[in-house]
Amino acid sequence: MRNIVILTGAGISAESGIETFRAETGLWAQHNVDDVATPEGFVRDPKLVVDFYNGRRTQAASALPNAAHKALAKLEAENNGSVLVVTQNVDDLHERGGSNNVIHMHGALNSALCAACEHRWPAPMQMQVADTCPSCNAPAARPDIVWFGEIPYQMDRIIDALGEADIFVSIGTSGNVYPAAGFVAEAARAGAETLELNLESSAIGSQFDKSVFGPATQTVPAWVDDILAKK
Ligand code: BJW
Ligand code: ZN
Repeated sequence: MRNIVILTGAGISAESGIETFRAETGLWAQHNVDDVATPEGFVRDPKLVVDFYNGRRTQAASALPNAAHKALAKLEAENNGSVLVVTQNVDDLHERGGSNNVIHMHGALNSALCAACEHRWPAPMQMQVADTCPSCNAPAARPDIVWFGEIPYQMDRIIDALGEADIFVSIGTSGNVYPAAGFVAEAARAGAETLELNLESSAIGSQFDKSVFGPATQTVPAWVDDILAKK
């Protein structure tokens, strides 16, 4: 039995055509992060934020899971032990690629959240600032996204899984955003082997036992085949 926890970031969806954040031409080069990814930005200009996520939702809906997403689903189906994907991504490509055990720690584009009562419902493709909550009727709909300064989702479950992990793998994340960037240290403390799969070393690359550099559609299927062969 071996328990595997996988942290994914924008790099795993890059080859599906979804932009990353910190690339030279990425999302943060096109949009001011304080305007579109903070609660204060949402209070200042809710339409700007809702439109930003409407655009992202439309882009994600037309993207397809790639070989890396599919390989992680195969790992979940065939590993002798648990496989948990903790994704920082707000797209649903892991689920559409076949993974079932997925935590969206930074929220999900296909979900809307009521800021008044915390009810959640499926987001329409184009949310409107004036949308009302289907449960309490308050005009308080917001994208169900974890912005800077907000607490990521399901942290208790993630910390428990890291404490039980035999293998921790980080795929396509730059290691700039906490608490996700602290997971490698947490897993190592619990005795897990740690591996980074990325195009290049991340900000926390030196903390991993091993690193493999290359596009996720190549490195992830190769790693999955390798680990399943060691069953
Ligand atoms: C490929 C590839 C290919 C490309 N193949 N690889 C000072 C110190 C420490 C912490 C803080 C601090 N000041 C503030 C904080 C906290 C703050 C934080 O970390 N700030 C930093 C910027 C310093 N964090 C928070 O506020 C978080 N909340 C929090 O800490 O609450 C307190 C708390 C926590 C826990 C318990 C109790 C209390 C919330 C963070 C919310 C992040 N939100 C965003 C936007 C919303 C979601 C969205 O719109 O999609 O989430 S920011 C953005 O960054 C997004 C991403 O999920 C996140 C991570 O980005 P990611 O995925 O790493 O993408 P990139 O673009 O950075 O990197 C892509 C990588 O892929 C690169 O490495 C490429 O090389 C690689 N790649 N193509 C393989 N083909
Ligand atoms: Zn409500």
